[in-house]
Amino acid sequence: MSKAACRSGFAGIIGRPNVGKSTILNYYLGSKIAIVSPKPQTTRRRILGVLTREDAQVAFLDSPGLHRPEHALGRYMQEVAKAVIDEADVLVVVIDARAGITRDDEQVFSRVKQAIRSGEARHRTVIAAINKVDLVKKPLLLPMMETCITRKLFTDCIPVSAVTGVQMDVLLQRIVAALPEGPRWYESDQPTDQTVVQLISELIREQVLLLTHEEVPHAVAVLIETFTPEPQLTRIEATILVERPGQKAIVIGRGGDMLKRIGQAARREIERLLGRKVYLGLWVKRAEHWRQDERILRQLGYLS
Ligand SMILES: Nc1nc2c(ncn2[C@@H]2O[C@H](COP(=O)(O)OP(=O)(O)OP(=O)(O)O)[C@@H](O)[C@H]2O)c(=O)[nH]1
Ligand SMILES: [Mg+2]
Repeated sequence: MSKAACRSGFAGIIGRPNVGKSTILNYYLGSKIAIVSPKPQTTRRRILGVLTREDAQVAFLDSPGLHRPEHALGRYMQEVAKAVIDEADVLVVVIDARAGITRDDEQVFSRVKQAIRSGEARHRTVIAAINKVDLVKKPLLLPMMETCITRKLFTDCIPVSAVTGVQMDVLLQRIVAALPEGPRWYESDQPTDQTVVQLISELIREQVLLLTHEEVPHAVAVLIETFTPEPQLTRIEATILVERPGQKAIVIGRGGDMLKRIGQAARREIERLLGRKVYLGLWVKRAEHWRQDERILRQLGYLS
């Protein structure tokens, strides 16, 4: 195939928290590149996932959910999302079909419009993906699609389900069609730019998100302390950071029960990732107000 016949570029996935952005990324990549949970603000970084096909290479950029930040970590997350809005060649704005178009979605639309108007955004194509259609009755979709059209922002409005796969092929086709012609920039065996250590830290955080509630998931970060491949297994030691003594008690659980559950579930996921046996040692440590602490945020890789 000639170079000119290949389309390639960045497809930014944006939207308010919890609408299914990371689930869409994982669907297209066919593996867990980004962690997913029912808790808002699961994704904290920009996550690259590269899909290589015969005729195209789509570099998806998953982003943190757009929201009003309350601390330095939140501000970092918003900067990351803003950079994705500006740098993508095509933008996919994800909406949750079950929630309808909310005020927070309207805020997202305004931010994209603003980026385009000010010339900061390099893209011209903005696609609305109304996700989670498996959860709603079809007649409810029509008014949402009409609302999207009246916003005069989207070139397409596509109802999809990243869980069942409904219309995900149509969405991909529109994304590819909107990319400029160009060569493949990434090797096809490099689906993400995350390091193994980053992926492992995320897999541990995912289990905390899935197993704990209320403010605890948001107050947690994971630091990988050691990563040692040995002949029989890989030995990993990690610290789970929390902000307050009460949160530490919850993450450890009665008699260490919760920490054990987090560790067992995360170990299984890490073993799947590495394809070998893993020993996972977990500790819980309190780092007061770490989400406001630039030194710790830098150590965690949230600030550069
Ligand atoms: N039923 C259904 N659930 C979905 C679908 N897509 C995502 N979900 C669920 O919605 C929740 C949030 O999904 P995520 O992919 O983590 O959402 P996100 O937009 O990346 O969220 P943040 O990273 O917090 O901004 C998870 O529980 C997913 O399993 C879908 O198409 N159908
Ligand atoms: Mg996410």
